[in-house]
Amino acid sequence: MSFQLNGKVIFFATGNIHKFNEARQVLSRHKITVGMLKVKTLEIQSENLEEIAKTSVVHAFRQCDIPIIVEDAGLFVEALNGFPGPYASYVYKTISNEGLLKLMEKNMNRRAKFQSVVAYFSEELDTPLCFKGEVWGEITEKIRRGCSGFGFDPIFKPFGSQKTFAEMSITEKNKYSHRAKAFRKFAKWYKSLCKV
Ligand code: ITT
Repeated sequence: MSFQLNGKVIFFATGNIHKFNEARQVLSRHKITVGMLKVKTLEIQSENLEEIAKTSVVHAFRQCDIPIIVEDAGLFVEALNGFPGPYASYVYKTISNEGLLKLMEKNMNRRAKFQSVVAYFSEELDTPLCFKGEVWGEITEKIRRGCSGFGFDPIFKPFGSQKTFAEMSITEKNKYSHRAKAFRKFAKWYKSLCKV
């Protein structure tokens, strides 16, 4: 699978099909066709999403030598001083949504945000370029699974919606999400570069 724009080919290096599908929908609205590349990306330990994404994209680029995107996301819960932040993947694998809700028990402040950093790198660049997006919302009292989503989607309700991300279709989630915002910024920049 590949994405072609004026003869250029780019890939999204990710092992997460949900992230890929969300990105694909945003990019397709900008007439960009994206391909999923399953290379092993290096995820350094850092509190800075941008630093993680930049390191990952350079590492991925070195493996395949083609223009490439990676995206790194985190969930920051205000009452938990920003936990799990960039460690969202590990926290999801270990305590999951149930564990996070337990940590939030009796907590009145449910505010939280998702952040996303899309990093792009190609041979023309000296350093990777980053595009950021974020969405504020609240951690629900209970798990609310719909028929969509992944990760913390069943416990995150963006402000302005009655539904959790898991209760939304990809199209609905993309109206609010951190990832859609970051990919929209990337798409605008990339299209201006390619003069499409
Ligand atoms: P990569 O292969 O692209 O790294 P990943 O699943 O490890 O995929 P991230 O590091 O970007 O993705 O995200 C870390 C975790 O944060 C992810 O596994 C989810 O548990 C959670 N997460 C990120 N974005 C999310 C979203 O839009 N909705 C729900 N949970 C999300």
